[in-house]
Amino acid sequence: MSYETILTEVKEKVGIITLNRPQAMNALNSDLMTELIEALLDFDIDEEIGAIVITGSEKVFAAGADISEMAEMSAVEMLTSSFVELFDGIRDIKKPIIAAVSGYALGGGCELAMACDMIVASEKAKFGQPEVNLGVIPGAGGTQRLTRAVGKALAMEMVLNARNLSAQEALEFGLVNYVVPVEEYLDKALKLAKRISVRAPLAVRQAKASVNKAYELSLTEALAFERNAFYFLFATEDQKEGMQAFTEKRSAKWQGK
Ligand code: DAK
Repeated sequence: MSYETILTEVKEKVGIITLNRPQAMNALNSDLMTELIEALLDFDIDEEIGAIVITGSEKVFAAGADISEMAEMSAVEMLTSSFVELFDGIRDIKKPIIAAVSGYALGGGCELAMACDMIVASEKAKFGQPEVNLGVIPGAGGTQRLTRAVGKALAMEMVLNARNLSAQEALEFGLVNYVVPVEEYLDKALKLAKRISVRAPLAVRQAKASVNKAYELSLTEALAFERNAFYFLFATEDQKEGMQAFTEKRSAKWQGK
């Protein structure tokens, strides 16, 4: 599949999506969002792929939604635009998604990184929700996912006062998994994705769904979800293989069955 605003590639069971609108700081216009979701859905159903990495360039992950596209829109046009439905489509992806972030991850760009399951940052990454400078607020999860990740005090400062976080601060506050030199961030994300992609696919899928429930359900409901996901895995061949391989002291061969 060829795209205009992103590049896609598959490397050793990892699907890689590179945001590619350098002239506009990878601003997330509707074409890019449409292509991003199409590529994610393609990778999600591809049995040869076990994990996905979304990245940008060293200078910019994404500088937010496309301001020139939004500037003249009415409230009704915003409400009925496909942008946020496309954005929410990321939640339907069953395979793990890692954001490999260098440079600016601002506004919708920060929200995109946070909609992924893990973030690997380069030392040059900057995370922020500067929408207040444009007379609006984050509208694709920035007030919610950021608050859950870094806590109320810092989220308030970032959203109300457009404070950006350096990569190191993002690490300290639990927004990202790793910070590495700029020459290494993509490799680090790919290695992490590759390690996950060779694990039991059904277990990884259930694990992702279950961790996500921690943000959405009460503890009682989430524990029930986890328990059922756990029981389900005992109906898979991979569970039998995994436990047999352990007792036979050999590596398991996963089939995703
Ligand atoms: N949109 C469109 N163009 C952008 C852009 C953006 N977000 N960010 C940068 N560009 C363009 C610039 O206009 C410039 O274009 P030319 O003038 O060369 O034609 C080019 O990219 C290079 O940018 P700069 O000249 O500004 O480059 P600098 O290195 O000086 O600065 C910067 C880089 C990233 C600090 C700066 O460009 C910047 O502050 N960009 C804007 C960041 C921002 O405010 N982001 C938040 C956008 S609002 C929704 C839910 C959510 C959203 C939308 C809808 N619904 C519920 C429907 C999300 C909204 C947002 O994300």
